[in-house]
Amino acid sequence: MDLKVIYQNVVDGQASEVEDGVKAALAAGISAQEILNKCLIAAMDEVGQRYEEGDLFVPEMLIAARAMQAGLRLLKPHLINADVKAAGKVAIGTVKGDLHDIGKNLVAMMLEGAGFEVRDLGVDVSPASFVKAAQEGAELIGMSALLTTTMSNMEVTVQALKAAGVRDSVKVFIGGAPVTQEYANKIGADGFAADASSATRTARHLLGG
Ligand code: B1M
Repeated sequence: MDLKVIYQNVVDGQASEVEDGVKAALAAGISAQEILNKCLIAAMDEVGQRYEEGDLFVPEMLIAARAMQAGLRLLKPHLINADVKAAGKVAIGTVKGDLHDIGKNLVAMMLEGAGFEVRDLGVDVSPASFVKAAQEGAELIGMSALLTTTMSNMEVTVQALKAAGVRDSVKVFIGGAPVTQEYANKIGADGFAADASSATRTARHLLGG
């Protein structure tokens, strides 16, 4: 089973070939985590790099993202452990102005796998929608941003939670390619995670688990 074929099909945006490859890899006993890291995530890194170099453009990036999501859908049941008990209520979304959702979806999936009850608020989520989720019982607010221009909406959301009087009733954690621990400290978030698996550790830690 050649994992490079799946990788290349993600780069080329061939969604049904990606599905066939992922199915075959799972049937051959390769772990979902390995397929995710070596094929799907690695391929999107190449796409991002080639976009930066002017070798690929937005439509190709979008088609590659769709191919990756097709593979992710098949991996999801293998990444989720149905037997774990509820670890807390999380509301997660990509901040206002930002439409990138692959990383956020992956974090949501891993949190579900770790037993959290996850409410996915989607993309382009306004500060008011995060506030509403906190008022409706979320214990943890997760924000994702992939653009340096939208990161500042994380800070705006933290301020909105304060203004609505719910900041102290939730923990806030953030992530996404341009986001750092320093930035989390600066805006007064409670936690930061660099990737989906450390996001579950951060979430557990923040809820005292
Ligand atoms: Co966009 N894009 N994009 N894009 N895109 C980037 C982010 C970019 C770095 C590409 C580049 O220039 N190299 C660049 C941002 C530059 C910057 O701000 N510094 C960029 C740009 C410029 C843009 C547009 C402005 C392009 C344009 O229109 N001119 C535009 C913006 C649209 C908008 O949002 N308003 C745009 C559009 C798009 C598409 C729609 C075509 C598509 C998104 C499709 C989708 O998401 N459904 C897209 C894609 C696919 C990318 C790249 C290639 C891949 C992103 C991705 O999915 N990575 C990206 C380049 C790159 O990152 N390599 C790029 C895979 C994913 C698993 O990783 O999202 O980093 P990531 O998530 C990780 C961690 O960051 C972390 O865990 C995840 C799993 O390990 N994480 C969290 C994420 N969220 C977290 C939350 C947490 C904790 C951890 O706690 C809550």
